[in-house]
Amino acid sequence: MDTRCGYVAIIGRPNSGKSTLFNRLVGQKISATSFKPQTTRHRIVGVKTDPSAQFIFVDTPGIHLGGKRLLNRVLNKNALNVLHDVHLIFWLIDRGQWTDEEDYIKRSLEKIDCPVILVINKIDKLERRDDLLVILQKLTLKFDFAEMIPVSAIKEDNINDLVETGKRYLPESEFYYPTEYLTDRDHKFIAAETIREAAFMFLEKELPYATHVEIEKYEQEDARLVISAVIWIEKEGQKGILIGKKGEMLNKIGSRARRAIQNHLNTKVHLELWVKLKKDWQDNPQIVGEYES
Ligand SMILES: Nc1nc2c(ncn2[C@@H]2O[C@H](COP(=O)(O)OP(=O)(O)O)[C@@H](O)[C@H]2O)c(=O)[nH]1
Ligand SMILES: [Mg+2]
Repeated sequence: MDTRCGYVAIIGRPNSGKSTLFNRLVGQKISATSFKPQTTRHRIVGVKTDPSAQFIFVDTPGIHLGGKRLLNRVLNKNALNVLHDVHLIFWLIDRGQWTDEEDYIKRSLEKIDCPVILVINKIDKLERRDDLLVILQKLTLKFDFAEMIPVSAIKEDNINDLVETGKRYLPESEFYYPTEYLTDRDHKFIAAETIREAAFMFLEKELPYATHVEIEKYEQEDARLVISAVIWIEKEGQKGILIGKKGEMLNKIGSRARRAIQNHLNTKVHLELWVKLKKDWQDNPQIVGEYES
């Protein structure tokens, strides 16, 4: 057999750049990214196929300490569970920033028999290239990494090296998916994530985390796609902020999301957003259950 195929988990602390790297590797924007930690809530699969290998990447919510709410606990559990089902792990770190959360991840990995490639991300932010040497020396002592590869997910620096190196760790196997297959997530899911991403972009403090997007209507009507979505919030007081003065905030979120969905699907989109209250949904097992995997 001359092809390789396997599952690769992308893990790391919130905000280390997992979803950015995931989208980059798959070559399409599937997973929501933002400059706020913990944007990712689902386990998302994205497939990259080249003539000799098929990678099935799994983007995960960030692994983090603390977080007492049910949603946080479920996200953490999801991210850790996936480690048992993969052939290779890409562990992202933000340059040399080794914190308590990295120690926590390290302890979780010690119980797992799977090669780990440390992906040192955001190297575009290093002031001097020499700093990289110091970082590599420091990190190599931390864990028995199969490899350590510096990249910039955003600038697409050294991604090819990561792919070629990663390939060597995949088992020899037939491809699991057809070569053109990209993701297990449908357009409706991506639309909901795009709306949530826009909300993350404009809302502040705890409010983005209080949002949960539900698509109520997703229908092609003549030449345009009509989407109607509810943004759930947790507290009455959050409604006003999300809607904004004269609806300004909701409009801003809506037009950004509409443009992004339009670009993604290459079709005209009409987007309606509604804001509704579901008290303390982050502790509501029924809703959090949707994120369970
Ligand atoms: N400068 C720089 N920023 C990055 C890079 N990769 C990701 N980011 C930024 O880091 C933030 C978190 O990224 P995201 O992919 O959502 O992180 P996640 O929480 O680990 O999924 C976003 O603002 C990204 O634009 C990188 O290579 N360089
Ligand atoms: Mg993410």
